[in-house]
Amino acid sequence: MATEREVGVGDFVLMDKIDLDSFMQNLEHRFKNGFIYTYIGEVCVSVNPYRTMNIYDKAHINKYKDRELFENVPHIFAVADASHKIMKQQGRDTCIVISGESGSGKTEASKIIMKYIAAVTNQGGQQEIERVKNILMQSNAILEAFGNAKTNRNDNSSRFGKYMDIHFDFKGDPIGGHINKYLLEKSRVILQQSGERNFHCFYQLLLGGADDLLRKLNLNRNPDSYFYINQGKSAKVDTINDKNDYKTVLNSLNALNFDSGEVESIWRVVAAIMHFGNVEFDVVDEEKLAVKRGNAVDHVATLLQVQKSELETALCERVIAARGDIMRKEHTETEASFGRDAFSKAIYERLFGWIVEKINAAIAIDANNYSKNYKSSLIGVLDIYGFEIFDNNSFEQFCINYCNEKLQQLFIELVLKQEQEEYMREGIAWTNIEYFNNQIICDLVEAPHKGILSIMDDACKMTAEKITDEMLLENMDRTLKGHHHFMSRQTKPSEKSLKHKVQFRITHYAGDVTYCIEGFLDKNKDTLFQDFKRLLYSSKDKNIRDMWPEGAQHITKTTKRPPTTGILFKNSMSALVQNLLSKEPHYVRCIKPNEIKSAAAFDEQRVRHQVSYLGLVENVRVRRAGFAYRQRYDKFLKRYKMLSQFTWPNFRGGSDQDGVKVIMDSNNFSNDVKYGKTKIFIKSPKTLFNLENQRNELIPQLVTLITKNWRGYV
Ligand code: AD9
Ligand code: MG
Repeated sequence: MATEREVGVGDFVLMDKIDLDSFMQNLEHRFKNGFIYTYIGEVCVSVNPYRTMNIYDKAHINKYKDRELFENVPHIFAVADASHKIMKQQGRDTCIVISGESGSGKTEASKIIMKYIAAVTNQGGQQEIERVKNILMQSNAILEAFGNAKTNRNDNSSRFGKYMDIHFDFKGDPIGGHINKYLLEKSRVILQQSGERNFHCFYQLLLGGADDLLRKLNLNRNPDSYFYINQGKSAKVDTINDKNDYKTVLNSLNALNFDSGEVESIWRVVAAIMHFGNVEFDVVDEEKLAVKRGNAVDHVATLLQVQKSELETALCERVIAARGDIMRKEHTETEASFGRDAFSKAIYERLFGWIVEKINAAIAIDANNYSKNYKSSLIGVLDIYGFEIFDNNSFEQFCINYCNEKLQQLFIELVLKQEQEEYMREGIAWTNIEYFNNQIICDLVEAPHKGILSIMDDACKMTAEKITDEMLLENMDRTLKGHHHFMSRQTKPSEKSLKHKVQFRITHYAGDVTYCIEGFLDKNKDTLFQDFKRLLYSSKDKNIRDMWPEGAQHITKTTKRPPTTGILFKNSMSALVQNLLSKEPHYVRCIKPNEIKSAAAFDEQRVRHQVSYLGLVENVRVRRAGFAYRQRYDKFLKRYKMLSQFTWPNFRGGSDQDGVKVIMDSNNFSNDVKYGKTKIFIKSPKTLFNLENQRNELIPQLVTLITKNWRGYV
């Protein structure tokens, strides 16, 4: 197992041979010896260890603090440190983009980064900064309780995208933060695939809530009693302790200043949703629809603090305002069930949004301590839902996978752009490297008029004629015919592997995903009857009322159709990318070693696939582009000055570049280097090893020498 001595090559750029096989050998060799991190230059490749590693303690934090990447064994701490250092020393905004497929370790990585930043800051022990750090750390438990769930790919899968800005003062201490959330997978509130669960908070409440509270909420502790949370038939998960997690969440809510009324409102909404799932409908006399007798609807009304009769009316009929007239229209049973589900999803989504805003209020920069014009620098940490393929893939997977395409595109853009810019800046010739550019897939999804999102948007705007999901697929077929990354059985009836007429397939950068079009239109439109909004605005609970401000609108006031979910998501992705582009990026590329959550298994084929689609080998090639290593003259000189008498013990004059040149010439390395404007570029890794070896041999002698001199001096 892991020893003090590093195994394999710590930076892929320094490998002798650069191809997929060598890459895989090095990655596997290191993983099996406990080295889960390896660099590609400044990019950190991380393989999920699926076990607790003893590499995140105080001693390790100290080891990486204020050090350069190459000085220690590769570690995500070094990336966090580099990001923090640049932000602090140069006052530049930086970001850490964590990507990889579902279950590859992104959320864990983001927590490790936060932990590191918290550990190395506030050396002065200021109270306000300690408070901010505490909130930043504690917010995770809450966000995960309400935004994560067990899926078939990950027991703690993020079902929302999270981008967190941490603001720092000029000393590099955190003074505030802000969380942006992206599209919560709210369909999970009403529906789970076999083997999956609803969001963690439901089970946490049932198993961890005090007897008193559960009595008040009219809940029993058995998750099987509630249709909305029992469909996956896997309420109990070995790796999850809901009871303990409930306590943690409660502590975190307290730490973030949620008052007892707010905490109660949260659990009341969560409980109301569970009861809502058990509400059914009956067709009574003359086909009039009514809520089936039972207690569920009573509980919902009590918990949401609305009138039961009004709740029942909102469930069974809707009010239509046309040219100033108000009419009532009864729902069919299907419409009523649809309305109940849409309502439950919406309540949950609003709750989640409300919680995030409360967290944001708690971590906002304190106006009493910092003026409005205070210029803080920031580090943004992005942890989104990873690329995923399930047995059934719907609109949510489509959005999640599109989001991953965007991030892959950003990676290609930035890594290549940065590299290219560096060579240009330094006046070094640049060789182009071939790689797969996924822009074509981004276009397939987001292009104006011709992209899938646009076709879906057009379909949702057509209200006159009733358009179905199948008709939407036909439209997609017509517009996208012949696209290399799109296929459906309608365009290619011979395509046997697509089972139904309702499926289509996208060849994503990370693999083929077959989506089922059923439900796309509804999810994209995301209709919620106005009646529900007004109902919740009438709640006696102020917190619930606050979640539904638009319920204040008068019935007759016609509202503009809100933008579709797909278009909103596209816009939020575009804003995210612009935001990241404005910062100095650092990358963590996460890899999932196997499908069975095992600490021992390294599934060569699965990893090879990920390495390929992430473009990691191309990344190494681009990074190297003939140069294995580059460094600023001042830093290089500092590290290797002892290799020449010209530069050690006393530097005999000239610029840093002159000093570096003397070292390289006197070691006969002049043919292996190029001198840029501020940096030295070295072609062969062997040159660097040679320098390192010489340095390692010399250091003990130098230490002895220095100690002797020191003794003599004393
Ligand atoms: V998803 O896209 O949100 O579905 P992530 O976020 O990429 O996914 P996550 O961080 O949740 O994956 O990791 C999955 C599981 O792997 C965790 O619950 C841990 O059990 C395990 N894991 C991941 N990284 C580490 C680590 N550095 N040390 C120990 C880890 N265990
Ligand atoms: Mg995650």
